[in-house]
Amino acid sequence: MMLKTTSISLSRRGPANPKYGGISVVFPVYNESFIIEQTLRNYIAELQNRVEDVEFIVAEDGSTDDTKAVLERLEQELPIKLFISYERKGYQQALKDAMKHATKPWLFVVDSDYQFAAIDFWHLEPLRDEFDIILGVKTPRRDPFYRVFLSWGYNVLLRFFFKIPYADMDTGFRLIRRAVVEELSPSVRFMSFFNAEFVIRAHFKGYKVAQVPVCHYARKIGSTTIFHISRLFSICFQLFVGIIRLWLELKREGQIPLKKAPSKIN
Ligand SMILES: Nc1nc2c(ncn2[C@@H]2O[C@H](COP(=O)(O)OP(=O)(O)O)[C@@H](O)[C@H]2O)c(=O)[nH]1
Ligand SMILES: [Mg+2]
Repeated sequence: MMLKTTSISLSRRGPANPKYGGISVVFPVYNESFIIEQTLRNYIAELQNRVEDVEFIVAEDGSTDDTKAVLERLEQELPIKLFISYERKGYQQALKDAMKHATKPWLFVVDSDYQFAAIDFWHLEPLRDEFDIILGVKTPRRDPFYRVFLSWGYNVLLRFFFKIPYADMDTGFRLIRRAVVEELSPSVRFMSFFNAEFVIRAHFKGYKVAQVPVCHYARKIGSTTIFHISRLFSICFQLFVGIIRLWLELKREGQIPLKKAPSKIN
């Protein structure tokens, strides 16, 4: 495992190094009709001419607002590959399905609610030479108090069980080698809302994970759809059970080492 942090000021804004291959930008979308157009336009403007080989994949997932209509209109104009679902498959499954359509060696998976700035991609991109997963750590996080508190508790639990040093495994701004996703995503099944399980599995397989601070902005419109306050209790319970099941599996497979043997005294 390696940990890397950079300063938040940006020294270079593209072009992406072609040596490391093209990038599929993947947007999971659920009920984002008021912001999705701005999000897509900003990422496309930032990346289209600075990444030699890039594609934009939109994974819409059973939205109940106008999102589908907005995306169908944008599809006529913008270079996006649009995948629409009439049922809500859930975040993780929608991502897994979308990634099957990705053709580039790297995936840049970003939330569609524009809480991150497209320009911060350039903090992550240069680390492709050394790392397999590059996480943008929300610095500081601009979310409602209950959401921040919940994530804090969740991360404490993850660090307690798995003894891993990552601060923001569920970030909605991450650059991942596609080969790692293809290898590990079929086994991701215990924490269905988020990405932490993927990062934990990758860590114990020996893949290199970097953390980079990135700006985070308050949601301009709508509210968190994953951690909605009315579903809080059931989500917390499911997450806790997921952590225990993953821990048991990794222990059983010997991926989490048993207690350190006491060092020899001569
Ligand atoms: N495909 C898909 N995307 C979702 C689902 N729920 C949320 N999203 C998207 O996932 C991203 C993060 O969701 P959000 O509710 O903002 O979570 P938060 O920022 O972690 O509180 C946003 O782009 C949402 O549109 C879902 O069920 N399916
Ligand atoms: Mg959000």
